[in-house]
Amino acid sequence: MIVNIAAGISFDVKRIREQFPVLHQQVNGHNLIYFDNAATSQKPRQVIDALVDYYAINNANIHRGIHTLAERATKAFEETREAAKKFINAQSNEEIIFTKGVTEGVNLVAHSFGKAFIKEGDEIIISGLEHHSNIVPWQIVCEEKGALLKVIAITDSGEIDLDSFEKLLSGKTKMVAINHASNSLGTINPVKEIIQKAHQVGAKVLLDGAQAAAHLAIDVQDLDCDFYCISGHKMYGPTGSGFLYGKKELLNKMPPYQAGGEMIKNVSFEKTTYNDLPYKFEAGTPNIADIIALKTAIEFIQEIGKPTMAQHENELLQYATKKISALDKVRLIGTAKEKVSVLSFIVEGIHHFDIGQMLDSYGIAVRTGHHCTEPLMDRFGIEGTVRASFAVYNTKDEVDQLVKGLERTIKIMTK
Ligand code: 7TS
Repeated sequence: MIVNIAAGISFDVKRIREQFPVLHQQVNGHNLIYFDNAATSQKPRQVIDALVDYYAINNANIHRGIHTLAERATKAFEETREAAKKFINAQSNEEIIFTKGVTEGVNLVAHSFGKAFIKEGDEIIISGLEHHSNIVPWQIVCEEKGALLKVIAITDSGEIDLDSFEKLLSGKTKMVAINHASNSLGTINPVKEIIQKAHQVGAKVLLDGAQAAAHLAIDVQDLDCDFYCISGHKMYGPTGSGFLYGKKELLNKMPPYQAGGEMIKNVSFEKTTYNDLPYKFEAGTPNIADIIALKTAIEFIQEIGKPTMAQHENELLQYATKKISALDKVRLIGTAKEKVSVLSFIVEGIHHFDIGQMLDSYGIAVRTGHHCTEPLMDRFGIEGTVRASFAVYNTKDEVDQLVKGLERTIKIMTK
């Protein structure tokens, strides 16, 4: 039993698990244990119901019809924007741009900020911890503009080397783009310090919040970041939903990312004028159902409370770290002091794919491979890891099953 003291309510994991239909099934003859939450989290019944209700009752395109269904759909869609604004404490709804997720958010900023503000000889800084989706868009901008991409070094424990960062910073730095938490290692980055230092040289900062949104408190005004990207599907919401926060003054100075319906005010063959924020960046019919259901996911998180969730997940992380690091031939990758609930490891003499396959045969879902962070794997001289990542519905008993599964796998495969 965990008590959410702040909210004055209590909950237990069993009751939370009851809200997730997918968890109640057998996989390969075993109860499913889902430890691939960093890739995507499962969805509670109320999020699935919100999707079904939209299609069954309210389906209409938004912002264009005056009929009842269009008004209902538009209202629900805009209510998510309000919920998203509050979720990250943005100043206004105009600063919330709906996207498919972090990938689209980073690409939008790289493209539009790049077009407006990056020129030849400028520098963009990322870190060695980044997901490919926070590397490649910047490489493209650098190639197009003749700018230079610089990379912050990572320490042996998988943390950002702040000395290395400070050495890279200069008046040429226009953008610092880093993740709030690492998907491969779980490292929580000292983003506030990074933002302050970047701002001192006049650079803007984009945070990739893919792995932070479901675990860490996010207050964009307190952080003072310039952009913040979120994927809904990693925080109990639908795939195809997400949002980008951007400071209004910057978004106003950036050109549209995509062109089409919704993002315009007036179109003629001679001249087109663009819509106001946030619509300027929302061309075409969005993922209406997914974004409406994202509000339900936000409410799910808020009802339990992020600190309570984080406390539970952190207990699982500590427990799993202790048990798994004690196993024969196991080496943990990523031992930062501050971590979200991601545990990456390799086992000497056994390929990570083989471990993943064996665990799957026991009904345990983990991710294996480079986790879309190939440069980070190179940094540690490995091809990939086995990664277990925990969510609010996971239990200590499930961790015990993982440990047992690993013991069996190591025994069989190193015979
Ligand atoms: N940034 C980080 C830190 C991520 O973890 C991911 C997805 C992305 C960006 C891209 O997010 P998307 O929603 O646009 O795809 N990470 C993973 C992962 O670790 N395993 O599968 C997807």
